[in-house]
Amino acid sequence: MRTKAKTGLMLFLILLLLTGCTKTQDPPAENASVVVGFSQLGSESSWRIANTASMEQSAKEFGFSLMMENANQKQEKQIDALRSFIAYRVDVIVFSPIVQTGWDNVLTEAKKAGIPVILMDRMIKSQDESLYTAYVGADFYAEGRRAGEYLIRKADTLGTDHLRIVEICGTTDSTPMRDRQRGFMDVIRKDPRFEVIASVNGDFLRSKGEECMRELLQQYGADGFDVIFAHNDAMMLGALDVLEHTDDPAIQSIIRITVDGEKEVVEALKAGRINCVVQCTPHLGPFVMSLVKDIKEGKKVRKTYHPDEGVFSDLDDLTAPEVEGF
Ligand code: GYE
Repeated sequence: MRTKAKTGLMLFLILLLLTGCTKTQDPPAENASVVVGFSQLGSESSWRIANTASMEQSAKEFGFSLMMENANQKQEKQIDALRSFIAYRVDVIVFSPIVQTGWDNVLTEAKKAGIPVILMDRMIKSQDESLYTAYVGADFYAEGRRAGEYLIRKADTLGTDHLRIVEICGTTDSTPMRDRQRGFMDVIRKDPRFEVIASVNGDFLRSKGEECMRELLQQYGADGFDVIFAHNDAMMLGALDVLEHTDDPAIQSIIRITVDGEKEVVEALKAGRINCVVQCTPHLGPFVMSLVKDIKEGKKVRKTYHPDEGVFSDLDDLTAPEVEGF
């Protein structure tokens, strides 16, 4: 009995010591009562997977309880998730809207319930700016401009006077699709060297990028276009799968521009299989969670947060340490 009691006491002390030791690194206990409802739009790309991981990791670091729903690319599922968060009375809603329109009703319900909403990664189009507290995500228009600016530099370097462009677009009506396209077009539009001959929808998916490239090759032939501008890496990788199995030397000189910067693509850039990668970071979790904290503390927050982003290309030093994928 006595030894049993002793062992019990020892175990208790060890436990106390262990919890005591970790206590100093733990987030404040009161954060555990903060429930963040997070509606992720899907799992369509490596960008999205890394983004989900960033949100989960940061919620853990801040000590918040994360209630996550994945909508598998369906707006109705996202609306259902938002409604369930409202019914549950979460403290803050974070969501990444798959498309820009169609959110007014459900966001008005959140507003009436007094639940602040943070838009993460993608924006909504609404007349009523009070439907969300803040937006954390990339400046997609600037990304599109960076793609266009690279193309101008490349054309200058090559000394070409006519480049035919095919554009593989992301999900129709999504913010990155619309703004990357607008930014790109605004830069190249007035330059007579450039002509966009096709704009096709690849839905941000590798499989669709592959499909699009197959159709483009069928329609125009390997020497029928000079530039591919893909709105994300997944679609560019799908396009490359087809392109690199095409037995026609004309494919060698096709200029390839993509957006995101995942590891596989940065490696492909360094290996000369891609020409330009416009950076778009998926690591938005820390921004979002510190915003949740500020909102809970009643602090006034900014409406828009853009992470710093750049561009990697074959016209720059690819051995620089910052040229790295996620
Ligand atoms: O570029 C793409 C993803 O919204 C920024 O969505 C995001 C985009 C990203 O599927 O890979």
